[in-house]
Amino acid sequence: MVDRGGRLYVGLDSSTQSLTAIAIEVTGRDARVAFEASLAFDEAFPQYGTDHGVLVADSTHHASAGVRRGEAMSSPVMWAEALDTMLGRLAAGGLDTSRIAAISGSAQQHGSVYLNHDAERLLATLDASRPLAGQIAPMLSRAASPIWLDSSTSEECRQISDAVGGPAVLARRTGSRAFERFTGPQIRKFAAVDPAGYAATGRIHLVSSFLASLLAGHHAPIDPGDASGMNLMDLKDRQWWTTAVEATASGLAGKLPPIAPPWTVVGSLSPFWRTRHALPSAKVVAWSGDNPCSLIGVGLVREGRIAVSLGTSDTIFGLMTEPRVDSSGTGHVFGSPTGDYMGLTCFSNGSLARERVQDAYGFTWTDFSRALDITPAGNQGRILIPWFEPEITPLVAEPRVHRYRLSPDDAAANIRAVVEAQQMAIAAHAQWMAVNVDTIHATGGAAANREILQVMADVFGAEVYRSTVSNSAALGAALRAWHADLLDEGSPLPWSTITAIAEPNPSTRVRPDPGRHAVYRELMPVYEACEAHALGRGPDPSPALERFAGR
Ligand code: XUL
Repeated sequence: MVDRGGRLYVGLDSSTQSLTAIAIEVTGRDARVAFEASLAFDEAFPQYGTDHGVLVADSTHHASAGVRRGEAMSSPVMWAEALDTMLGRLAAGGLDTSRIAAISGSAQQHGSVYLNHDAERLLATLDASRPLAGQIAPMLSRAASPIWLDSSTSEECRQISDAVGGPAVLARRTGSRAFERFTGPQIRKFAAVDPAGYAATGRIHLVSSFLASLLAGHHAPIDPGDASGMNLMDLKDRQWWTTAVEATASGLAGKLPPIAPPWTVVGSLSPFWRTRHALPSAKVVAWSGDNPCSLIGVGLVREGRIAVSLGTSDTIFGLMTEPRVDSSGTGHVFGSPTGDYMGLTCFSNGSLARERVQDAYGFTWTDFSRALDITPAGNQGRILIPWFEPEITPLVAEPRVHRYRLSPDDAAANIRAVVEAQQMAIAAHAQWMAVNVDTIHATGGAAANREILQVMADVFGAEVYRSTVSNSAALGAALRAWHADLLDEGSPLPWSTITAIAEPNPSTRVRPDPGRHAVYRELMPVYEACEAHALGRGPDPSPALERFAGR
């Protein structure tokens, strides 16, 4: 067998606020992180005037970018400059870069980059003696790129849904109903608002395929993981769905890149990178979205394992072998880098809700944990619905907190109530994935709190591990590069071997308690009835909560 010792694989993650790079060194079947660096856009490239990576509406600075209220844009030139700077750093980072075998990437999903008809020629003839940033503007037919924080396309969402036969049809075919941030509605708006700009557009890339194109020196394809964030791809056959493409904008079919499997080697690093940073002719593997890449980066390569990320927002995601979709219209199905699917549901009231309740009682995190310790599972039938901010799952436009049999004066019960409500909501709204969850990888800031993880384990009846991977999307991209390189050589390794580096430490395991899990199984339908009541869709379930009192 060929000795694979010492090969390097690079994963880049172009997120909303930063560009991160990870290089892993692979010896046999073992991988270790050999390089890790991040560039925060606002700090590293202040000349673009971004705020947390975004060109903001109503700022005089951005009048020139034409950003209006509800719109969120960023700069493809800035992303390119970050790529150039980062690969320069990687080259100067003490690694033997001649051992880089393949490079792949991850990018914020949904954002789009509009290239003109000259782009193909310009991509192939980048001048290595000049920085990349100055060579991007001549390829663009639109200066700024709309990104996932944009909420300005409600009208386009309605029009596209109507044209394809309604939201349920769109969700069934593409994995999601129409969402403002999804690329299809964004393209439709651009075509209507700037027909000349749209006509001058030869190719519409996602952030992921744009950056892959810069590396390869020619137009790269889009992978199914990121294409499924566009409301344009047929989930089952992983090709553009003609009905949606035609409903979105005229002539769009000719402007979309092809869709190719996530492990496609799209080319090799172009002469620009080889001359400019003395990098080798490494394979460039198709980029994907950050959520599909994180699936790999936290090691979710079989059905039954899910991740719950407890951050600013709370998110649950996991691999699905079948493209099941959420009939309630809040969840998403994306392609998985393994060739399967992934389900994802996001809740906006995450850390914010936990902190609101904590602050209301002047509690430290130690007090917070103690409150969970001294209160019983099921909270004696006391429920809090924590919609402190507008919620996306379920859809709640007017924020309001609801309490059932719960006095605001009982600090400990309110702490338990917010944690139980969040975990029951996550479990209830992930039922559409129909995944029999046996293992949960918990990530995000609040995953450091073992008492919260105990509630999670008890609600799901599953073992919870704390995942310590910090840059999961960049790591996932590096692991994808490794997987694709071996596959390309005809000697693939199973995904479980590729992702061994992402296995959580067994010492972080939190086991479910069967008695407490039984309480939550009984309480869950009543919790769902509380949500329905709070949404004005059902009777007050307080009487059903009585039976949990005194337990
Ligand atoms: C997913 C989404 C975000 C972006 C952030 O639908 O909008 O997670 O991918 O980078």
